[in-house]
Amino acid sequence: VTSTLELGVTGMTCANCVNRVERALKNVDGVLDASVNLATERATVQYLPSAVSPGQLKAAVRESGYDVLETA
Ligand code: 9UX
Repeated sequence: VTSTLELGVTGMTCANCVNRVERALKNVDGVLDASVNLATERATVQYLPSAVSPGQLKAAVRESGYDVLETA
């Protein structure tokens, strides 16, 4: 079973920021794919809910140095 999570991510100002967030998410066990859109400030994450929780995904983004919007 795969789930999709959409997160608002703020604080990204260049393409390297996008890469950092994508890499942080993809490095989490249970994440199948992650893509980040700089213009919309949104991350889309495909993940296995049996392996990782939305809270852990948010934490991974925060640990990479960016802010996650709780509204997402
Ligand atoms: Mo670009 Mo983002 O130089 O923290 S990597 S601004």
